[in-house]
Amino acid sequence: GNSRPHVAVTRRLPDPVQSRMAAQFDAELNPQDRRLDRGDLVALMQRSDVLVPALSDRIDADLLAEAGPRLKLIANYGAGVDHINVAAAAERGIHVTNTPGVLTEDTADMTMALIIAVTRRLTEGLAVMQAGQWDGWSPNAFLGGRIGGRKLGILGMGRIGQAVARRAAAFGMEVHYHNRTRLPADCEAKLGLTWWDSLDQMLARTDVISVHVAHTPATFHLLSARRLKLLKPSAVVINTSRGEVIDENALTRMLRAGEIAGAGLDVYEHGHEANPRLRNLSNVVLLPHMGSATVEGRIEMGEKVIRNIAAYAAGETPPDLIQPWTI
Ligand code: 8YV
Repeated sequence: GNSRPHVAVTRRLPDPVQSRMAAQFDAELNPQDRRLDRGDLVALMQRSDVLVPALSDRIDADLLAEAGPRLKLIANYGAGVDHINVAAAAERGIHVTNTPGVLTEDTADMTMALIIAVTRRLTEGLAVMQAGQWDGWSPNAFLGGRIGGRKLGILGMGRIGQAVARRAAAFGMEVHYHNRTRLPADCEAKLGLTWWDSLDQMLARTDVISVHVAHTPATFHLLSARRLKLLKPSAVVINTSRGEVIDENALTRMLRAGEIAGAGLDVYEHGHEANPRLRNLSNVVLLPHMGSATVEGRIEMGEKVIRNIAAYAAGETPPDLIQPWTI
């Protein structure tokens, strides 16, 4: 333990979080939110006991090899740690923590927003109003599909998947799921969940498929071109998890060909760049990774980071320690 560790934060965090960090640790903040390049990151890692990175910092094995012996903890500001090579960090005795739990409800809310936006043609209506092109009510205009009664297939039933299931059940959707492990029977019964051992079979039978698995080597392109072809042509694909889980080129092709009815995406296979051929499709709603973007959530994420660092500094096991073998 080191009671006042040098803590380097790569991005500008909410003011209350930054003040608490400055009060509790020997904190090196980034108040201007200037994007750090690789060289900056290495230098920071070399002079710090703790690094607080975010999704926008790629911490691979090469970077860790250059970090030097001082760095002991990477306290990620975010739940997903796919931008960090956790195994390579473990080999160097560097712990990695994340911020699970505090972005669950916000991400689930955004998932519902995308389901509704796509099935009820929200952005098409918005575009007409913004262009001043509405020519009055018509019984045939902007007809979407009814959410109630539709079959939702949740891929990945962790915290966020379960929060989506609760919301979808309240909207009258029939909720199906595929997960490595089955939920306890009472959990399934409470939400009327249908479990599918076979992802392929679930894909063929659901109307909306929503992705809630982490991006790991095992989930890369889990929704491959072959699996996307199993979907009904009327199906809608929602992703608020990680873009790499879906073969984005295949999805784009199928959306353009009308082989998939629509998509609502908050994340992209190539980081902050959506496939340009996804733009300007009336059946596709694209968001700039806003799933967890609430004022409250960002503060709670910071509080989790602080708790993890404080535990490490006190010589205790941080509450949100990632075990490399679970990835
Ligand atoms: C975060 C996310 O904003 O937490 C996650 O896994 O994807 C985001 O919603 C981001 O990770 C911050 O680093």
